[in-house]
Amino acid sequence: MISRNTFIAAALDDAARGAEAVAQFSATTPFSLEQAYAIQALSIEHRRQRGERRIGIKLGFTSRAKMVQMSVDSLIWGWLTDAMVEEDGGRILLDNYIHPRAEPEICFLTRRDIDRPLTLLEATDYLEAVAPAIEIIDSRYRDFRFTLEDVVADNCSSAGLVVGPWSRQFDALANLGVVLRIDGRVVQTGSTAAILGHPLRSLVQASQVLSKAGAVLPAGSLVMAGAATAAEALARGNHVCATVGALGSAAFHVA
Ligand code: OOG
Ligand code: MG
Repeated sequence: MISRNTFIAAALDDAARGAEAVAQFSATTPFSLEQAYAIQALSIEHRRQRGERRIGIKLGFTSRAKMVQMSVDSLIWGWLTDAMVEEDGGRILLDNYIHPRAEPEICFLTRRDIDRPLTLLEATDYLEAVAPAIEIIDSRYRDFRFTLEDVVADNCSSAGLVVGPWSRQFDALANLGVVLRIDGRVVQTGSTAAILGHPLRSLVQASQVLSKAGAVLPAGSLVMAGAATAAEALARGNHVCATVGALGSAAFHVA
C-alpha cells in the first residue's frame, strides 16, 4: 500500500503538470510540518526522475506583506529546478499554470558551497552576484488557499522565476525601492528592507534551513530571498516588470 506522503506528493506533482487545482490535503487529515517537508522532497523526486535538475532554493514568507496576504506566519523554503527558469524579457504561457501570481524578489547566486549555518557578517563572502527577480507562484490548491503544512508540501507554490541583470551591489541591498508594474501601472511598492529587515538575512536563513535538512547547496546555486510585497494575479496579455532600485529590472509577458 502506498503511504499517504507518497500519494500526496504524486497528486501535487500531477496537479502542477496538468495545471489543475486540487483540494487541500490537511483539511481532511492534518499532517505535521516535518511530514510536509518529506512530501515536498518526494514531489521533487518526481521532477528529478523526469530529468529536472535542482538549481537552488527559495524562501517564502520573509516579509510581513506576504504573511498577511496568505495568513501564514512562518518562514518556509522549497526547491527551484531548471525547468522553472523563464527568460528575462521573454513570455510565459498562462495555460501552463493554474492561477499564477507574480511577486518582486531578489535572487542571489552563490560562489561557495553552503554547508553550514552562516552569520550575517560572512553572507556576502558566499555570494557571486545578486539580481532583481520575479517569482511566479502557482499554488496547486484551489483558490490559492492553504495551511502552512499544505503549502510546504506543495514546494511552497514554486512555479517559475525570471532573473534580471546580475551585479555585485551587495552593499546597496539594505534599503532599495521595490516596484512591481503590470502593463505599466504600479501595482505593488515596497523596500528590500521588508525582507527580514535585510535581504542578506534570507541567505543566513537559507543556510540554517539547509543545515537543519542536512542538505548542502553547491556553489553556483540560486537563492530567491522571498517577496518584498504581496503577489499579483496574472492575466493573458500582461506585461510584468519588477524594479529593485539600482539593481535594475526583470520582466516578462504573459501569453
Ligand atoms: C507561498 C510562497 C511564498 C514568498 O516569496 O513569500 C513566497 C505562496 O505565497 O503561495 O514565495
Ligand atoms: Mg516568493
